[in-house]
Amino acid sequence: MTTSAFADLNALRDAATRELDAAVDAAALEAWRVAYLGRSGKITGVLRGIAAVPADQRRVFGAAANEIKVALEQRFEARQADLERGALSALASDAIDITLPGRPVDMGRLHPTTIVIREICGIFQSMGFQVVEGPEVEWDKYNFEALNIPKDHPARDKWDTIWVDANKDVEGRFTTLLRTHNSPMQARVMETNQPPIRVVVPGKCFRYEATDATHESQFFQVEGLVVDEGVSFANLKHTLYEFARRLFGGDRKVRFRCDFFPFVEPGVDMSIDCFKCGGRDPACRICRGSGWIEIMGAGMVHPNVLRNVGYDPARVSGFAFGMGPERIAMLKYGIDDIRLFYANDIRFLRQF
Ligand code: YSA
Repeated sequence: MTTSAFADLNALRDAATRELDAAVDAAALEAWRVAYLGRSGKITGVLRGIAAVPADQRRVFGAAANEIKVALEQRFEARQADLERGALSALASDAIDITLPGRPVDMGRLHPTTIVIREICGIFQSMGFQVVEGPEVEWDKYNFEALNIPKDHPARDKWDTIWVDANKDVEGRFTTLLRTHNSPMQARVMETNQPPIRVVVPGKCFRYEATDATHESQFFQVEGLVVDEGVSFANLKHTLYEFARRLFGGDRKVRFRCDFFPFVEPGVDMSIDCFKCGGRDPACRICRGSGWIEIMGAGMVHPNVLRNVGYDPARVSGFAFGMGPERIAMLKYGIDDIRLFYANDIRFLRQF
């Protein structure tokens, strides 16, 4: 027995040592302890079996087995301490230093068009207007017909239209389009509401046209509509004058000139005096030396438009207007090319 019993004991010690050194975490270490030193562990088993060793060798074998047990216990404790130290230093290297200064968050900004639209709507809201929005994909019926622009009417040429080929009428003509202006919301609002009406409509519109420094194929408009009994051209002038004064400053002069839009009678365009050069600089980039800057189209709502939505033009009247916020932003901030609004150049956008 003896030679092979001693050999087995040494093999057990070597296996236990190898496995202990390979244990890399607390769970593996505990599994090792149970397997070798636990109550049913292999070393404990050897010690329990000493009684079966021949009496003359029992003392030597017992001493050897006990020595191995003590050596393994010490090695176990050292390994445990090593692993704990390793875990602590890993924790320390992952720790967050709360005394370090934070990384600055890059703040988002409002787009200049949004800033101006909010300013325009805010001014009208303070005068009792409601803000409403409508669809960008529109029916021909609202974009043109309800606005006194029948099919094949030459006035349609004023609005270069992007048609949507989803729907056609019986004659094969497209009936849906990307709205070319925000005026279709006049008809939609009147169709579903009774006077008094006082609304402004911000939103995007689209035209099939070549872009240049002052023209985009997609741009915003803010439309306005007032309908009630006894609304007159004097109300239009006062409201728009007050708007221009609040947006551009108290000493602005305003000019109205005749213009034609099929959905108003009479129709006007409204200009403000040039706040850049006051008309004194023939090379002025803003007014081109004319002294006036056109900011919107407007007029008294045409009786046909009122009839089309079931209103009685003998009882109610109204005025409407439509302006381009990008063009107004260009004036306010001295921007000389409308294409900058859609170029997504962060150097441009950071300035607002
Ligand atoms: C007129 C009378 C009313 O009673 C009501 C509304 C109107 C406005 C009309 N619906 C209209 O669209 N007129 S408009 O063609 O002259 O455009 C109005 C404004 O939109 C312009 O003054 C301009 O500021 C802007 N705009 C027009 N085409 C543009 C543009 N902005 C950028 N790019 C374009 N291509």
